Amino acid sequence: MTTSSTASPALSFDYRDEGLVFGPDFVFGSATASYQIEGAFNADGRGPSIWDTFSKTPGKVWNGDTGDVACDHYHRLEEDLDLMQKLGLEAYRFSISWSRIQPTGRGPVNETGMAFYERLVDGLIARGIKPLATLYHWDLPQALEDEGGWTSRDTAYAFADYARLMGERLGNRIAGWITLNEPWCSAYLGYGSGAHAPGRTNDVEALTAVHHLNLAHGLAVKELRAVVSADAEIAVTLNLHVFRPEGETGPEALRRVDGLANRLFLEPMLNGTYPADVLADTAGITAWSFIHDGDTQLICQPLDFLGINYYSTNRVRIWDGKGERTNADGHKPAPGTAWPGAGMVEFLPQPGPYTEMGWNIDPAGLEDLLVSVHERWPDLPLMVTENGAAFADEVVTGADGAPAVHDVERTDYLHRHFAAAHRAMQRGVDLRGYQVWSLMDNFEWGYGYSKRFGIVRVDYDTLERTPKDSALWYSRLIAERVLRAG
Ligand code: GCO
Repeated sequence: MTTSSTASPALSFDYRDEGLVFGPDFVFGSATASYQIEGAFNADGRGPSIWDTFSKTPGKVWNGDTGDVACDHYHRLEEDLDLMQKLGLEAYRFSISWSRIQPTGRGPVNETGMAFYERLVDGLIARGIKPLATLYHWDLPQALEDEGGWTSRDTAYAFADYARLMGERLGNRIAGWITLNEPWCSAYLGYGSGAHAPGRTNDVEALTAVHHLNLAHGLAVKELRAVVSADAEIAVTLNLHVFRPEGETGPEALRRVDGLANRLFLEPMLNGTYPADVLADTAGITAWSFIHDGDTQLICQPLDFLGINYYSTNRVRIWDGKGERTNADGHKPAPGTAWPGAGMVEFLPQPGPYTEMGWNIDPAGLEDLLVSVHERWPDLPLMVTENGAAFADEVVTGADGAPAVHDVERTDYLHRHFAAAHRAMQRGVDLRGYQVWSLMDNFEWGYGYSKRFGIVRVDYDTLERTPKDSALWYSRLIAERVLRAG
């Protein structure tokens, strides 16, 4: 969102306060996604997804890593559920692999695939953990991609059918439904820059995908509302970007990238309109004729909360044409652009410290973001559906002779971001909960297994799970509901 570095009262503050208390209704949990943890890529009738294809295409993923085995969560479900219970999680945000349910993205339910999610959800409920289910975390059935993927309007309708199927089967057991995870990534990294599956690099396709993802969201909310129990909440998760404008041209740069990254999703979903300035900025790329009459009304469905994923911030200005242009937007270098029509915007390196992803650590960005969304949509409850950090963890032998990971940086990162969230609540934000990314180390998309985001360590040779110190810290936070240092 649009916050300026100088205006932020938060920046003078380092977010290490202790003793902050979280109320009894605040939901502490952790998040994962299907392709990143499940493995069992061809078990029990699962069809291939675009990430199976992409990860097996040479040169796309670091080290040739794939999600074939990942954390083998599919086969270690009970152990992982027990671990969540041991940590005291109050919620678990997972995603459903569409091609386990419908191997080609259409047609009847693959019952063995469905049974896995029923076991997962029943196992969570039995342990007193709220299931938060994301319907789409980037793993589109390959068969749908072969028909055009998100550039095809039909994909939005196929998604709505899948949402209805899931609602019919799990609708009385899921506490919160999240239609899409970060459609920004699906559209711009999948079809624009090519850093993510399906790896296409076409500006028109990227903008077409934005609209069809928005439409898919709206249609899915409608289908879910028709079949799920009245107390289930329905939401979407966006990775809203926090841009800090730099210098005289900063505000114009900010307007352009805020339009593409944030307003192209927020405004149709929450206001039922597309931002006119963004349509004008991109008129040279597309006339947006894929927006049909009535679409924006379909996209704008009442939501029970908005999920926000937050990691770091960006600093932008219009490139002055001199010197070397930097493109430090935090995303993996890729053949195309994730910023169609905004090629004049320069992403400047951010001051550190940084995580292992090279992302700057800026808890003020989270506070600013939550407050700015709240100011624009004051009645909309919010939830942090992802926040966390990758660091190069070291495994040592703990006092009891067992392996241990003293990940002080991750604990410190989480501490400061929980403090930022708390400050946002003090400023009036209706923040319902916080899902730490991620429960366990996993397949970090284009970076394969080289980046570890887990609060639980996964040894990829033995698949053994070891709670890191950050998990123990989080466990204590959940139990005491009071923020303390590590
Ligand atoms: C996301 C991603 C996660 C990533 C995490 C770290 O929703 O942003 O979905 O899958 O692993 O963000 O990059």
